[in-house]
Amino acid sequence: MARHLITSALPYINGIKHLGNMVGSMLPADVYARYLRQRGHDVLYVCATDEHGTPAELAAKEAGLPVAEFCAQQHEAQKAVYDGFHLAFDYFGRSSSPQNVEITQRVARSLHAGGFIEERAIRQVYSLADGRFLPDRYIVGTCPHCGYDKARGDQCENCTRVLDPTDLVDARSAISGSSELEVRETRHLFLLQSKLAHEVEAWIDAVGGEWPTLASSIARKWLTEGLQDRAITRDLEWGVPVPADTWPELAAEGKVFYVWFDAPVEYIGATKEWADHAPAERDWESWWYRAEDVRYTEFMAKDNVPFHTVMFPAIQLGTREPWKKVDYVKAFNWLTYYGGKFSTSQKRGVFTDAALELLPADYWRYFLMAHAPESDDTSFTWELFTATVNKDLADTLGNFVNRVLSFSRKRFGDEVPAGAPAGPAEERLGAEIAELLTEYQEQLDALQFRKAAQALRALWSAGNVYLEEKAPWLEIKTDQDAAALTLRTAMNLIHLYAIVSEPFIPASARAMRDAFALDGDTATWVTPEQARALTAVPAGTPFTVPPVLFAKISEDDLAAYRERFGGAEE
Ligand code: B3M
Ligand code: ZN
Repeated sequence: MARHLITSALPYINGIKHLGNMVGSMLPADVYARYLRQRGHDVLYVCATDEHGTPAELAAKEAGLPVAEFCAQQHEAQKAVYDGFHLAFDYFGRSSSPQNVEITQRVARSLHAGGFIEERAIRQVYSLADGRFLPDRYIVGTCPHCGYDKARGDQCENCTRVLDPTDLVDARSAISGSSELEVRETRHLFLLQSKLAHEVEAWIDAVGGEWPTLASSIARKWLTEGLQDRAITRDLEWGVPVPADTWPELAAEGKVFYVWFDAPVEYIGATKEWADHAPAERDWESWWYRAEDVRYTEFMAKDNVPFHTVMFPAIQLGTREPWKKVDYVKAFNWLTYYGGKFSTSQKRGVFTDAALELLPADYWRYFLMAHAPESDDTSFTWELFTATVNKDLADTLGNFVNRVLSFSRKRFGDEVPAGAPAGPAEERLGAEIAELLTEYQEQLDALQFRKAAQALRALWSAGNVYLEEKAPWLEIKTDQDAAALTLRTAMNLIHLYAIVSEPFIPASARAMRDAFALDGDTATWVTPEQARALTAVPAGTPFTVPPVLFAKISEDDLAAYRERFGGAEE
């Protein structure tokens, strides 16, 4: 039994996320964590809401709420959605937790002790009306390039040019609207990444070889561009405070750490939050501190790779403490919406809460993994979603389950029929299932989610081919025992599908497994050799027929979805 630590990129606190945010982080992490748990490994899967930084403060202001209250509300709202998607975190924490404050400050002190943090003077915009320095994002004005009048001090959303606050025309505070701004000197902490570049490079050389190319290529690109020293404090009301015991002046000015300094540390923070709920049984340090026996896998979209493969490891290395660094970085491309970017701010695409209003989580879980943006961006279209749901889920799996159980109950009653002993057809089927299951396991072990979904679909299809070949509805006319054998074998397939499909479609898998009244039944994985026999569900086992697992999406449904969310013609 191995120990697997799994984290997925922390969703920003502001706003319910769209499907594109989940497909490259929390969902594949959940599929992998479920699979490893079923294989009997010791798994800890943690995530959290990323609550600091300008997005949180500005969104709270827009909502007219104190930021702490805003974050608490948003955390619960997001958590409810992820529960709806059956994301089985061991813990879903908050980067504003006391645990994260404590560990972030501890990390900063260690970096300081090692000489990897330095105070530097910089010139920054000060707002007289607000009585504070303004982060670049808090300054709005007219873009000198395109004339857009809501450009921000760091970037113009309209022409996407990177800006300096002093470039803006008619610059004003995003907080008070005041244009009484002046540039003043202030002091910030800098992480001396340049001093850690060689160690980061040596570490990537040692572990990056097995990463998917998407992750290793981005990491190397950032390294070759040269690791610059980076400001890691901000003038914000909301964030992890700079500890006064180490930097009294900056603490007195209310400086907080940059969100990307404390957010990755929240992976550790969330583990301590988890442990603090049951300190007698849970040891957070065994997962993060001198954790040589732990394999750590991270899930994220490609834009988060640099922070996870360069900045966070640099921070960990710079502390000179044995923090567990990532072993495998599973990075994803993007899910687009008809080729365009999903966008929380521009409300473009399907949002996770709306998705659950339309259809059960398993429809989305399966579709998103079967089309995971692994080797390239994937375009979500209602047409592709409908085709996948109707063919793979409704026709191939759902229909198989329903027709086998309904026909058997009708002709043999509500217990698994005995019938003839297994013959050559069942032996061939067993061998095929063992082979397909081996492929499925290999793809999951390799974190290849599209290929794993393909292998799972092939397992489902094998059952349909067997059923069509044997045709118990014809066999029963001349040989009851043969028909019973076929149905008993098909029911064993249903139970096998229930176990091995759980990582992708947990609710439907559970419904399939619960159809059989098997004493001591669990979701413990079935190895290919165990699967070959197809006898886990013995004759005489009572069973029920679950409601139809997947309702097909009709043409009208499809038209309504396109109407509501926009389609290709956008
Ligand atoms: N909150 C997600 C994003 O960039 C960011 C991930 C943090 S993981 C430590 O959208
Ligand atoms: Zn512009």
